Amino acid sequence: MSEQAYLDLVENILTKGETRTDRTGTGTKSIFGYQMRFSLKEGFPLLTTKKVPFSLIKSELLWFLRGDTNIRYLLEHNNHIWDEWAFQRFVESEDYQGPDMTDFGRRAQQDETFNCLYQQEKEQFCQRILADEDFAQRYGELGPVYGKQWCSWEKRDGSTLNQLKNVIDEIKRNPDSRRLIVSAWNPEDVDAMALPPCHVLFQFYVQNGKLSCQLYQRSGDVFLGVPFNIASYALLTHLIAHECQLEVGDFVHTLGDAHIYLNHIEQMQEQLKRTPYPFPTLKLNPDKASIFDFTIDDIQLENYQSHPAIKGKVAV
Ligand code: DHF
Ligand code: TMP
Repeated sequence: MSEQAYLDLVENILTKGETRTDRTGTGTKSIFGYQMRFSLKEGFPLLTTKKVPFSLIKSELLWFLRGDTNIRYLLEHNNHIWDEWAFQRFVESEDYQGPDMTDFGRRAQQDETFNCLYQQEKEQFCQRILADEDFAQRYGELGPVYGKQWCSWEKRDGSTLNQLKNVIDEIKRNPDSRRLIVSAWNPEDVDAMALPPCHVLFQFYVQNGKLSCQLYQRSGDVFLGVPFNIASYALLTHLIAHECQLEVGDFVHTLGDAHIYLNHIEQMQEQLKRTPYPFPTLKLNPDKASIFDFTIDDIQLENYQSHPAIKGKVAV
């Protein structure tokens, strides 16, 4: 059962990882350089040792494919995984008039009274993004993040190119190619992003009619982010295979700094005690051809059986 690849990573960090300080002030246990492989034919790799909300993974990936970088679409789909990073830009702006939110990520973890105040402010912020289009345009933006780099990378001459569309065309035309690459890491744009890309670059490989994908992730939050990242790239690989009339091969996940935040250690130990169920199966609407035409309901999971969710705070 290939969920073991993830559980082995967790075990590895807990036993061999070194404690490090980090940008968020939370502290992690971390290792550098690790690779997992998931055979997509053997089931869809959505973890079963805790419940992972697939609806959020779908709406985030469709958001990338729209070339969208504004959280408004996510909020419209009840997806709050990017709220903190838009909120951060708002509270640092001149337009913000509310209570002092300096360093809110760290303070919310240490001070429950402040946490309540912060949750209220963030909730109001989300309501305003949904209700007020001008406000959304200004403060829902995360900058030139994944959607922009994947679908409208800006060229020297001011025009844009769709890396993802080009790579799909190339997979169809020239499946032997060793240049089937999409990069989200645009050094010129990194400073303008709310968070520099964590999933930085991916490559496709076609052999015996099967499409494989390898991701290089520079930084992986193994408890919260990585389960999403595995499922998201597995879904992307399925969608592209579907459009190119290929079967699915492997998803290879290569990590740079693979870490467990110190406030997730108990959760991870709890998760390690659980026995995985078989992976679920993915069903795509056969009537849709282009990956850019897929909607939420065209993507369905069957037979997802999991242990209960495990809560943990995200480090901002
Ligand atoms: N920062 C950090 N520190 N870790 C991350 O994983 C991360 N991920 C980002 C942006 N910044 C990040 C985008 N992806 C969650 C999952 C993925 C994600 C952001 C957040 C998360 O909180 N997942 C919860 C469920 C959230 C919900 O139900 O709304 C989980 O338990 O999986
Ligand atoms: P960093 O920019 O300092 O590396 O912080 C980013 C944090 O977010 C880090 O813990 C990794 C995590 N992360 C993921 O694991 N997956 C993701 O998709 C994203 C966006 C972030």
